[in-house]
Amino acid sequence: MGKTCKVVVTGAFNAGKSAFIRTISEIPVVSTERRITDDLARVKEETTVALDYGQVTIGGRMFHLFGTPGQVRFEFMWDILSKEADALLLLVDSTDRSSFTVARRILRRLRGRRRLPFLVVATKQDGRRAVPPEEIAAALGIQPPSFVVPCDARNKQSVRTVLMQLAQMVR
Ligand SMILES: Nc1nc2c(ncn2[C@@H]2O[C@H](COP(=O)(O)OP(=O)(O)OP(=O)(O)O)[C@@H](O)[C@H]2O)c(=O)[nH]1
Ligand SMILES: [Mg+2]
Repeated sequence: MGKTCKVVVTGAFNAGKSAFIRTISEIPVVSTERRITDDLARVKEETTVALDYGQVTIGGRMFHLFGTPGQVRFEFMWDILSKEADALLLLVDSTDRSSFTVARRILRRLRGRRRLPFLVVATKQDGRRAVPPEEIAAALGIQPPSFVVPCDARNKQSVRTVLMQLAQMVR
């Protein structure tokens, strides 16, 4: 059997986690998106309530991608999904400064004491008033700043590039 890698794809509400996994997965994604019924319905129609699961093989390595919910009320899933993870991707909506504090908290909690390899993925760089990756690194206290990489979660090549970079950080 070839090498496998369990990656947790996490981040605050609307960061692009489900899109990221849907864009790259070679199998039909297992998804748990449900209609939003509260105020957040202004932002979009559906949100992840439990997990997303997808798979992709890149450079001979099979990635198991586990996406978390973003909303804090589903946070009980974060620890369940990050059990025995090999690496972490923290997606951050570059156009939503108000989400940076939550993102920072999620990273601290999921990376835990194990000091998991991680990258911060700055989505929506094409959006209005997008905060550049270096500024996101400063806001989240990420060292070195090169750990924050731009990505369009809707674009296959862009997602692939992130996973290739992550693969180099994992044994
Ligand atoms: N313009 C633009 N839109 C993006 C980009 N990445 C993701 N999106 C869009 O962002 C929206 C939210 O994406 P989702 O994948 O639902 O976000 P999520 O993180 O799974 O959200 P929750 O599960 O609700 O926490 C979707 O409309 C995506 O198409 C990007 O780089 N640029
Ligand atoms: Mg989602």
